[in-house]
Amino acid sequence: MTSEDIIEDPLFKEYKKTIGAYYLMPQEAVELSFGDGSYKEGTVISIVLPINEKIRQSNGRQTIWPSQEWALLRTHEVQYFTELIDFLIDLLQSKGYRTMAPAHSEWFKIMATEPNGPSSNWSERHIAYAAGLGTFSINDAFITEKGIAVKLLSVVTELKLEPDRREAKSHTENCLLCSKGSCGACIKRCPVNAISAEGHDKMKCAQYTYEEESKKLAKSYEGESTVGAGCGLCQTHVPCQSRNPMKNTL
Ligand code: B12
Ligand code: SF4
Ligand code: SF4
Repeated sequence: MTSEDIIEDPLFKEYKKTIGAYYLMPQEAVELSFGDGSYKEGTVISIVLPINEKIRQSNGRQTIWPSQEWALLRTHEVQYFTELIDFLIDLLQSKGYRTMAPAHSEWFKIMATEPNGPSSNWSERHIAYAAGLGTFSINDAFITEKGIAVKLLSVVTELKLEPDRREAKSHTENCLLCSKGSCGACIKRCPVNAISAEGHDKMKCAQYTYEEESKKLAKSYEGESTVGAGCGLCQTHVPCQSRNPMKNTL
């Protein structure tokens, strides 16, 4: 599932205010990679990759640590993402449109911000939101029409495309708790109480998903210990796992 959004969209400027001055607008991302004045016009393409059903189901059966399948996705995703991104970049460049992937650039950074915890200078979820592909949720994660158990990528290209329309009335519309005050299934699923009706504690979550115990688990699953095993219990065995729960369709 892909969508596009024009670079001139005022929401990108708003992100600089709501996230912080370190957060990059698409023009800035292009110029960091290709030099001052290199940006002329273009589009940001946001891509939603639903996680395979078998991986979703296996993690849905877990109550404390992620399943082997979920953890191995974490181990191999960098390679999968890089191959897909390279394919897209080559395709668009072969047609004459300069293209780059901000989150895969050498200048991409994740900063430790106070008091909110880790924050990056390019956010795939904010790009997907700008492109009208879904909304955030009580646990921070992004709920698309294909659910919350998804991975997100994006590229910035000189190709000018008609943007998709954003229809959400709020940035958390697809979450049952945020919109209707019901559900809260992800709160109960989180093994370290990192989610509450007030939101998501990124520090607690980061500690659990990527630190020492998680690294050991990844190793025991024959995965890559340095990247950890992840967790995603809040994204599986929940009403929003594979669909937008605010819609009746399955
Ligand atoms: C740093 C990071 C983390 C950190 C911090 C998470 C966080 N909330 O930022 C930690 C280590 C905790 C983490 C954990 C996980 N992560 Co992570 N992570 C990232 C990374 C690298 C950067 C995210 C970031 O800093 N964004 C910038 C900050 C500012 O965004 P934010 O804090 O979420 O934004 C909030 C505010 O801006 C707020 N907001 C307030 N006002 C307004 C107004 C408007 C209009 C809008 C739009 C928003 C808004 O909305 C947001 C939610 O509260 C991204 C990859 C990327 N480059 O984007 C992956 C990413 C977000 N992670 C992902 C995944 C899958 C996970 C895990 C499931 C781990 C795993 N693999 O098992 C868990 C899930 C935790 C959770 N419930 O979200 C996916 C997201 C999937 C999804 N459906 O959302 C991403 C996009 C990776 C990918 N390429 O697919 N992650
Ligand atoms: S499980 Fe329920 S409360 Fe949690 S994000 Fe999904 S819809 Fe919202
Ligand atoms: S990824 Fe795991 S630790 Fe983080 S909020 Fe979700 S359930 Fe909790």
